[in-house]
Amino acid sequence: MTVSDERFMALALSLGRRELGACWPNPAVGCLIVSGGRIVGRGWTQAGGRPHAETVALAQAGAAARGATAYVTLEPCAHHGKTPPCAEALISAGVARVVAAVEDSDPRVAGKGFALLRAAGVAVTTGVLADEAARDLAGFFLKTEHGRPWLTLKMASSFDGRIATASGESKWITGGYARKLVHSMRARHDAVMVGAGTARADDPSLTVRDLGIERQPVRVVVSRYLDLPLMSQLARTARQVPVWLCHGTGVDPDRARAWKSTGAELVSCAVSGMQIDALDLMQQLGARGLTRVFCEGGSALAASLLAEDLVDELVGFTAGLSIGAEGLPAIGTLGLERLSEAPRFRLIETMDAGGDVLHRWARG
Ligand code: AOF
Ligand code: ZN
Repeated sequence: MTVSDERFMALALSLGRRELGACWPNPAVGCLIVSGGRIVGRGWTQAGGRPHAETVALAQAGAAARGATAYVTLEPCAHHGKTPPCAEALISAGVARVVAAVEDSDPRVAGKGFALLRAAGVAVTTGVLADEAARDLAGFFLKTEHGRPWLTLKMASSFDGRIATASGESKWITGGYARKLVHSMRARHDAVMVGAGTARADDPSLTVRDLGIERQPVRVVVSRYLDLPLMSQLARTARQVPVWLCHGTGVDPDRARAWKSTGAELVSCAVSGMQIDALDLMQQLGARGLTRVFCEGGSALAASLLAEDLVDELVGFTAGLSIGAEGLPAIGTLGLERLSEAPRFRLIETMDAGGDVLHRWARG
């Protein structure tokens, strides 16, 4: 591994992030082809997951790929899926060396891509900027290894951790800049998710706006009884941007029919106690291909996800006002007795977000 290997891999990683949020169920991979110190091809997984990054970069490099080095953020695939294997494409283009960040966790690949390359006489270096790549691809790895997507939990609250007054007023606790940042975060996730209480109280559209982005995340609403108003933004727009309604067993069949006729997709989840089982919910979303989910509350859904240790990242926006104990808390009851039982996160970023404070925290 050389310093220039790391520099080129850093570039490949930034290419890979271009369609983060739009590649699911596939990982967002970046690829750079370098010949004689010059970049001759650049590629990233395209929206919808195909073509793969290598295909795009090889097409750009053309004959210049012969004898070149390919930098890829994930092991090139080895399987005949909807497209031929990238490892074979690299071999037949005459690439002399492949530098990869991490091995693919998809069992159809898992080391076989490297083996194909080596067997064809291509020099292979692995593990370059592996930690960075693993962070970018964490959602894909969680889905293939644990069957559930990465979960970011976002909360916009007052200084005293409230998300609304006792009368339900919540617009706006944080300012315009914080809300703009939220839209850019939504765009980097495959889906935006809220609980039924939030959907009823706010009538949200849950789309990405004012950023010039066309492809929208899936909108997931978690509602035990499917008792959501049909006269709502979500129902009106379910044919333009997907709406997935995650409900419990035994819901009113008329409600289910009415929601289906709006174009929404119904996802039946297991119930534990009075609520939808949080782990089953996340696994259902993983089984449908989601790799990154952005949950925006409310307090009951947030609490059930935290209680089941399913939150990978916390994003907080804290505003400089206090609402008081009568306000609605950001997180519902967790039923903890001891501090040692509280899910603990580690600070990774703080930022002034136009007068509010943005703070990001990672699990573990
Ligand atoms: C690559 N380069 O850019 C991506 C890869 O359904 P398919 O045929 O498109 O294959 C999906 C699998 O390919 C996915 O699970 C992962 O293992 C790999 N993704 N591989 O060589 C890429 N996105
Ligand atoms: Zn591939």
